[in-house]
Parts: sequence; C-alpha cells; structure tokens
Amino acid sequence: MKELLRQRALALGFAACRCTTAAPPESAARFAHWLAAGWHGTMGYLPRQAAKRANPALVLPNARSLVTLAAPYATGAGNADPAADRPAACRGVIARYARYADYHDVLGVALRALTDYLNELGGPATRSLWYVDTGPLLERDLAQRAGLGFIGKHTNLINRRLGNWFFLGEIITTLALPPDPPERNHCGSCTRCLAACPTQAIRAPFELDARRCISYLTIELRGSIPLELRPAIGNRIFGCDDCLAACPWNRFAADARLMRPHARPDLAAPDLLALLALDEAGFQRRFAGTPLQRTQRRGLRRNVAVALGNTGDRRAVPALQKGATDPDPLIAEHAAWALAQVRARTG
Ligand code: B12
Ligand code: SF4
Repeated sequence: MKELLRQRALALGFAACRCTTAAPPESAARFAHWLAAGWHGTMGYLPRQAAKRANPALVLPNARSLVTLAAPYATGAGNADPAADRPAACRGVIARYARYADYHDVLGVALRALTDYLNELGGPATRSLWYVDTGPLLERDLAQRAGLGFIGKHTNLINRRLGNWFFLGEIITTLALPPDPPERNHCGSCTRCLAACPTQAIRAPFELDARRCISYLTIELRGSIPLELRPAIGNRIFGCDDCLAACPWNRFAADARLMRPHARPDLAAPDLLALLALDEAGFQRRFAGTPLQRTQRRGLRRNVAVALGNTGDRRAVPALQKGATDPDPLIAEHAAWALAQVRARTG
C-alpha cells in the first residue's frame, strides 16, 4: 500500500514521499522552550496550538501514521550568491517561495487527491487529514523522523537529493503504514547560513529568534517594524532567502515540477514605486491568489516604504513624501522614516 501511495505522490508532482508514526515529535520539548523564551513574537497561533503540535494524536484521534511530502520551488537560481538576488535600485525582492500562485492552494489540490486515494486504499474505516503549513504539526521534525531530510542549522529541512528549496505537506491517517528510517544531520562544521543572515536571527545552530527574522518582520508582524532592524531588511519586501541560498546542499536543488505551471515571474523584481502607489483594487489585481495576500496591501506598503528607504534612491522622494501624509499612521511613520534615510544618504 505504501509503495502505491508513493507512486501516486510522485505522479502528482511531489518529489519525495516518506512515512513515520504519529508518535510525538522528538523536538516537542525544544518547541516548548522556544515558546517560553518568547521567540515566536506575535505569532499567537503557535502557543495556542502548542499541545497539538507536541502530539499528533490530538490532531486526529487514533492517528497511527504520518505521510510527509516534499514539493520543490527552486526558481532555477540554484545556489546563487544571495547578493545576486538583489536587483537594481527601486526594485524589490520577493522570496522565491512566493513567486508562484499560493502554495497552500496548489499543494492543497494534490494533497486532497492523494488523501482520497489513501482513504480508498485503506477502506471505509480510514480517517485522514492533509495539511500544508497551516496545520498544528511540527512539520520539519516529523519529516526528519520520516527520513525526508534533516533539519539544517538554519532550521529548515534539507534533503541531500533536493537541497532546501521545497515545501512540506503531510497526511495524518488512522492507517498503520510501515515507517521509513529517520535521516540524520549532515551539516557537519558548515555555518554558512548563520553567517549569511542579515539580522543575526539564527542565534545559534538550530535556534531561530523569529522576532529578528526578515521573513517574520515582513510577513507575520502586523505593526511597526523595529527601527534597529529596518536597515538590514534591504530591499526585501516579502520574506527572505539568504540562509537558504547559502546552503551548499542546493547544488542538488530539484525541479519545481508541481509548482512550475503556477510560476509568477512578474513577482521576481517588482517596481517599488508602483507598489507604494497601489490602491486596494490594484493590489487585488496584482496579488490575488498569491502568498502576498497574507500581508494585505497595508503590510506590503509598509515593507515597500522600508525598502525604498534602504535603496537611498532620490527618485523615491515624491512618493515617500506622499506616503508620509498617508491616513494610516503605520504607512505614514514608515514612509517618514524612509524619507529621512534617503535624505541622509543623498544630502
Ligand atoms: C512559524 C513558521 C515560520 C516562522 C518561524 C520560523 C521557524 N524556524 O520556526 C517564520 C515567519 C520566521 C518563518 C520563516 C520561514 N519559513 Co516558515 N514556517 C513556520 C511554521 C508555520 C511553524 C514552524 C514552527 O513550528 N516553529 C517552531 C520553532 C520552535 O521551530 P525551530 O526554531 O525551527 O526549532 C525546531 C527545530 O529546529 C528543532 N531543533 C531545535 N534545536 C535543535 C537542535 C538539533 C540538534 C536538532 C536536530 C533540531 C533542533 O526543534 C525545534 C522544535 O520543532 C512552519 C509550518 C509548520 N507547521 O511546521 C513553516 C515552515 C517551517 N516555513 C517554511 C518556509 C519555506 C519558510 C521561509 C523559507 C520563507 C521565506 N523564504 O521567507 C522562512 C525561513 C526562515 C528560517 N530560517 O526558518 C517551510 C520550510 C520548508 C522546509 N524545507 O523546511 C515550512 C515547513 C512551511 C511548509 N509547509 O513548507 N516560518
Ligand atoms: S530568512 Fe533571512 S532573516 Fe530569516 S533567518 Fe534566514 S537569513 Fe536570517
């Protein structure tokens, strides 16, 4: 049954499919410690669902197995120098994973089909739930135990054959599937990801202070971005890839088979001035169905203001002056900060 499931997963476009038991993840205690330290910042859903994350049996009663799947999203840049990802002034950078239609939707279609297939194989008593990202599971820990890859020092899962540019999805099920052997860590003495991080968010190997991570600051944080972290954000307006791009295992980065038909190359280097000027209808036209919906127009314009401040380009002055009088105090404050940055640089 497991082999049939694996073949169907590959046919649907996943690059790897492994199984583990539904026993609590080994890092549950580390997760509790991380929460206690407050490193999750304002992501209140993490402590709210902490008990479930520490015990998959609370997610699905009588759960016995977990199927874990990898869907690559490499954009073809392989292991390029992170600096090469930074285009010219007045252009922003969107993290690679977000240069596609929303992966929750794309993977959701494939995961639903695979879950239906698994339930068919298992018979009428089988219960299964699928998740991608939003489920109350410690996805990377479970995937490591299933042998799908190992948690790197940047805290993301690395597969020796696929590199680290891939999403994770899971099916949790009442079926008993034979578990695959776990993977062990292969980082060795490499610390390139720690050195690459612009904000020193990776405090120690495997320990990420999310409150400093540019991905958190530009996507999850709703309010004001701490002043001391703004310069390090550079022209990243949604997410960050620097620690992932630094990983040497990406020389094996795999083809984004499942995601490729949903690529949005227009999101690679967007014009910051055009983004700052977007009204709500314009935002929806450009970003409906993409991961950028998460920040909404307000969060994106806040990020764009910071990026324009960091480019130091005089051409941004009129737009930032207008932004500084925006009726939304969040936008006005970030635009005023950016204006001061540009003026300080250009005199
Ligand atoms: C919250 C969250 C975030 C937060 C916090 C990140 C984090 N590292 O936890 C923020 C917003 C910062 C974030 C950013 C990103 N995220 Co995110 N995120 C999540 C989410 C929803 C939960 C993660 C979680 O539970 N964190 C809890 C903390 C405690 O985890 P942790 O710090 O990594 O510590 C764990 C392990 O490292 C381990 N551990 C700790 N110490 C040690 C020591 C040793 C020796 C070992 C072996 C293990 C170990 O135990 C801890 C407990 O689980 C998951 C989806 C999910 N449900 O799992 C996606 C997820 C992790 N994110 C994902 C992605 C793609 C990203 C970004 C790359 C997006 C981007 N380009 O901007 C960045 C990467 C930043 C980074 N370096 O991690 C993918 C990762 C895929 C993969 N290959 O691993 C996931 C799995 C979503 C998905 N389904 O694809 N994310
Ligand atoms: S995503 Fe960027 S800011 Fe976050 S840990 Fe990695 S390099 Fe640092």
